[in-house]
Amino acid sequence: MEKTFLMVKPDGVQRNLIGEIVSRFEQKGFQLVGAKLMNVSRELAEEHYAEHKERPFFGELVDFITSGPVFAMVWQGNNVISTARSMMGKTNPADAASGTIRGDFATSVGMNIIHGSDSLESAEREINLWFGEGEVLSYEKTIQRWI
Ligand code: DAT
Ligand code: MG
Repeated sequence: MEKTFLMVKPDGVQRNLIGEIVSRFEQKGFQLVGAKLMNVSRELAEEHYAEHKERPFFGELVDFITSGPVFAMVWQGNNVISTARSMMGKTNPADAASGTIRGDFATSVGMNIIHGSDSLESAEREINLWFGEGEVLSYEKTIQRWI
């Protein structure tokens, strides 16, 4: 079953949006298989955002992600990677449609509430980077056959 890495960023945690965000993915029919509230080291933040190392905003991005606890999650389900990206909305909240997480709760690209893996390769890489063995569970939900 497809899995993705999602993270409520420090702004989302501060703004009490963990429950709202978890609820949206639960209601969609995805299954939560891993989660933890954690502080992020600079090393982990730099590794996570390695693809943006040369971008002018890289330093600010790492400062922001390490500025307070994040809520890191692994979600599972049919097409969860691309569907979660749609539910998040465009990177810049100014372009994100209403009804999406960024469209509903954010106004600036610097603080856009949520991260989500953008491909199968990045999902695998990010799940392995953020979660250790035994932290991603496999369990049955009887409702699953109705989704
Ligand atoms: P996404 O988070 O939608 O995958 P991304 O991978 O292009 O977007 O960028 C990672 C994060 O970097 C993004 O969530 C917010 C920040 N960011 C992207 N472009 C930016 C910009 N032009 N100025 C400031 N921050 C930016
Ligand atoms: Mg990205």
